[in-house]
Amino acid sequence: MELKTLADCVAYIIVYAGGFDGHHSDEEVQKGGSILMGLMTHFELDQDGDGDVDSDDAQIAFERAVSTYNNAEDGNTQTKYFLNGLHFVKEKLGKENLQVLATKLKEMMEADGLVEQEEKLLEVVNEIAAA
Ligand SMILES: [Ca+2]
Repeated sequence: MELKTLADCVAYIIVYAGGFDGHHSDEEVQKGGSILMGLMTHFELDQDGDGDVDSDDAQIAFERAVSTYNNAEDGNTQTKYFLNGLHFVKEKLGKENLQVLATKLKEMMEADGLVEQEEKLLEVVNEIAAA
């Protein structure tokens, strides 16, 4: 578990959601990167403390997210981190922003046209955002 910052948590949510159907397509990876970058720029999430938010900062977040995902004991642990991440984002950014993130996740998942399994995941995100 290496998620340290809000950006790390968002990156993890994107990684988890993108891989939920069992694979990451190139479109999903690309879309996920642009979602993270947009959010980090908007909220000025400078990860390496050099005073600007650029792709280096997103890279740090993605590395921690992927490493956390790959090193998790099992699928339940991966899911637990995902849910914790969602609650953390809601706490820090508010429910409206979590709803915005949910909409963007949906777009990402639709990028490869495989959404059936992922709809359940989106329901969870929306439930947390609406609670
Ligand atoms: Ca920076």
